[in-house]
Amino acid sequence: MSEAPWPHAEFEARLRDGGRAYHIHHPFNVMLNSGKASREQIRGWVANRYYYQVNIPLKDAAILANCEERAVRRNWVQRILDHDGSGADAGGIESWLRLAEAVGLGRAEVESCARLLPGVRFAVDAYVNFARRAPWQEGVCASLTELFAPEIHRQRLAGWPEHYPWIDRAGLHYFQSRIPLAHRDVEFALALTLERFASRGAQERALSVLKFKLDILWQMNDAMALAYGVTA
Ligand code: AHQ
Repeated sequence: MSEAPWPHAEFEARLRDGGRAYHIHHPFNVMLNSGKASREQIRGWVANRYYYQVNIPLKDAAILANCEERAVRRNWVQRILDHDGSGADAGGIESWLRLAEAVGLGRAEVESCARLLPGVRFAVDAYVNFARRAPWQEGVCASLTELFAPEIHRQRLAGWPEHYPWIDRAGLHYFQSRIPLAHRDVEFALALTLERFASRGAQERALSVLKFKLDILWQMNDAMALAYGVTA
């Protein structure tokens, strides 16, 4: 006899409990947000995170391609525009390149991915390939690491100007822009996850998918810590 599904409140609490493994707690990120990072560690982080940023639209396009529900696509397509830009909005990838310039990197160097670490590449590629292969609902669920994203962006905005006065504050625009977008993204993705992962087995699968994505973010930090060191 299969176990009864968790009530939505308990299912959501278990998803939110995943925050304990969020990369805000990784030693490399703690170093970045506590002001202990060197210019080279910050440049390495920005250059490698660029590969994650430019792959988010590919990931989201893969989810769209797998999704047969127009109402879901109408919502999800906005995520591509958020990063690639549309009309007068240059988009998040452009903001990330402005962050790169603000930390002393060249646009062309970052776009070339010359600094891309193998562990970052493989973690990001695993995320995109997961979205291509998995049911679209699992791709939606995997985005729920953004439950925890507003806090990491708020930490950067609160600390970097004081910790790293050499970074032009205009370069931090991306972090500011993501806070309302993360809240908007999560509102849709959480409601859909709670609704569509209905059986207990499906709910357990959702927790496993979220852990997979948490591991992707953690692994990116592992690779950067190994390459650039972690200053405690
Ligand atoms: O800038 C980030 C972003 O656009 C996204 C999209 C979302 C997804 O679809 O998986 N996740 C995500 C994240 C972004 N920034 C990360 C950070 O630490 O700056 C956090 C990351 C996430 O929490 O998944």
